[in-house]
Amino acid sequence: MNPSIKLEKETSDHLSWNIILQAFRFAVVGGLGTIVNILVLFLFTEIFHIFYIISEIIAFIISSLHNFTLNKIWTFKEVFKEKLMIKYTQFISVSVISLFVNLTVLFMLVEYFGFYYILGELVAICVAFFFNFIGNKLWTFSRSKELQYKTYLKKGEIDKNHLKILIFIPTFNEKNNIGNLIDLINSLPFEKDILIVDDNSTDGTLEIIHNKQKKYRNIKLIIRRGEKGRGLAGITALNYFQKNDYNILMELDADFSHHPKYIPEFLEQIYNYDVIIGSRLVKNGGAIGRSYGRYILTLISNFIVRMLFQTNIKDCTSGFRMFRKEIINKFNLKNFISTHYSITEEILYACLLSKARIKEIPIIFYERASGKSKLNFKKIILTFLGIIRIILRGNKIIKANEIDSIIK
Ligand SMILES: Nc1nc2c(ncn2[C@@H]2O[C@H](COP(=O)(O)OP(=O)(O)OP(=O)(O)O)[C@@H](O)[C@H]2O)c(=O)[nH]1
Ligand SMILES: [Mg+2]
Repeated sequence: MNPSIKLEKETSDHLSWNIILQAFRFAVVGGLGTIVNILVLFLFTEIFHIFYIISEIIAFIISSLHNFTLNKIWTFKEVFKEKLMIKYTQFISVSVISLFVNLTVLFMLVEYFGFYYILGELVAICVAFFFNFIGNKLWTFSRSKELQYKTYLKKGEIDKNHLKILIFIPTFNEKNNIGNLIDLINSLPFEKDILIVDDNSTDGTLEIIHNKQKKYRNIKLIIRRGEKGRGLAGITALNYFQKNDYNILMELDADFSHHPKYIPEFLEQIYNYDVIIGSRLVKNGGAIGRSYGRYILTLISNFIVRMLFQTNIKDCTSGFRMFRKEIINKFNLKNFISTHYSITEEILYACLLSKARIKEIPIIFYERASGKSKLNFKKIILTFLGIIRIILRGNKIIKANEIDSIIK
């Protein structure tokens, strides 16, 4: 089986799990709502001596408002473009129709199938619950595409009316991965542009990207024809990000080692931090399919970088990251020196010098889905030498005016 098909299936598993979780929350909210209803009914009838039918109307309004609010902020975590009153009316309409479904099913089971009425009601509640949940999920709490990504970014200094995400992917000979990766990223429910920086691949990668550009309008392609290098491609992307109107940058490899299913989790965190690192080395993180050799290399290089950079960050060599524009704008890209893989550490060092608020979130790193690694012994040595040079050059990689403000 094509590994990327397997990975797409995992994304859909992730989605089904999400729906089960939502249904569970919806049921919890419904249960709490019933308790609220009974308490309010009791309070108004027994304490305020209001006629019980009037009390029940008040209790129904309060408990439905309770259910609506909790379902909005907890079950579906939704933000609306429409007025709240319209959404609340939709919610009530679905509830009333569900009640009708409940009564109909109960009536049919008891009258036509001879069910004992309590058993009939249990079945009817399940049917009505299903109807209620699906109706609210697909109608009341359905997402308008424009708003989908803003859900993840409702707090913080980022201007949510002006949110533009750039997803950067370096490629060199990734023909079996890049097409599936683009499709998968574009299936994520938020707006984004994809920037591919390719070093003039010779295996047909470029043709695949050109075809995808015909299908999607959000794919930017820069083909580098000079000196090749993962680092140079990274600096090209940082330059592009600084010069264009984006405020969030995500970087990930083309080979499915960094699975796009995690991107929404990065987005959830970025409004509290400046940099989010997808980490293999924190609790619940890890790697699947890697050789012991590569895993030990990851551990050793992280140990060295952590000591040299004097940081507690666990996965300093992860290239699966998200950044805010404010941080990238502090970088003096002209002084970046990494032509190859040390770009990952150079960017991290620039973030540390910029006093960025950095958060690691757990990810599972998958062995590349298809194609050959571009890392070799020579590049490993160059990366270590690059890291030493980066330390020796110090804060040259930060703009002079930013250094003043950081020291202050
Ligand atoms: N533009 C460009 N991209 C590169 C270059 N070298 C590697 N890449 C890309 O950088 C990403 C990481 O490279 P990989 O070869 O996967 O390196 P790795 O992840 O350390 O090693 P493996 O996962 O074992 O293959 C992939 O998306 C590559 O296509 C390069 O010289 N230029
Ligand atoms: Mg890789």
